[in-house]
Amino acid sequence: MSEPTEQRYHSGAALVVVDMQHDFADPDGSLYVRGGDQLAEPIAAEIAAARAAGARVVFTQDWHPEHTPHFATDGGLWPVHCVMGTPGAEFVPGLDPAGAPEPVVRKGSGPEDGYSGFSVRNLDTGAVHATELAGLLDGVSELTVVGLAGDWCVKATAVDAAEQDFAVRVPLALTAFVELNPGDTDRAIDEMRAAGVAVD
Ligand code: VGL
Ligand code: ZN
Repeated sequence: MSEPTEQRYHSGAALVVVDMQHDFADPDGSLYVRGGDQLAEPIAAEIAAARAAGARVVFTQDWHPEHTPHFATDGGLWPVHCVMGTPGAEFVPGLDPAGAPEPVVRKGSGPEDGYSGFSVRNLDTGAVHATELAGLLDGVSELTVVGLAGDWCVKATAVDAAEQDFAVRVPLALTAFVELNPGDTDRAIDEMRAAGVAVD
């Protein structure tokens, strides 16, 4: 059973909202994640609960150039998605932090994969660079990670956070999975649990 939302948040806790963007969360998006369109409302409620309890809220945004080895057109894995400055990269209605005081961490704007909100990996050199996310969570010990996609960016962000000694939870009702290969969802859940993430 999930613990009531109100008890999850306090000033030492944070909610990380991962990649709730048109290309992932809209049935018309170029990399639509099945079920992603059902998440905006419950995640908006979660954001409201976190804010009300004085917890920090941080958004991540997949933010790619037109050409990147992250895209199949340039040798990578994915259809073109979340190209910086295009409508597909915008946040879905109701989850747009514009005007809210919370920060947005953009990732993947170089020749890189940006799965984790904490770091990006250069696909040419293999070098890993930290984003500003860890710095934004100074003084926070508990993280709730929600959004898209459960088997990619949510998983990578949650596992990185657990490795950095945050107490991390991923509520399954607030994420959805790409399932590129059959079994990816279960494997992702297993990987998160093995890293010490509470997946419920
Ligand atoms: C993501 C695939 C490619 C994600 C980002 O947000 O989970 N997945 N880029
Ligand atoms: Zn991407």
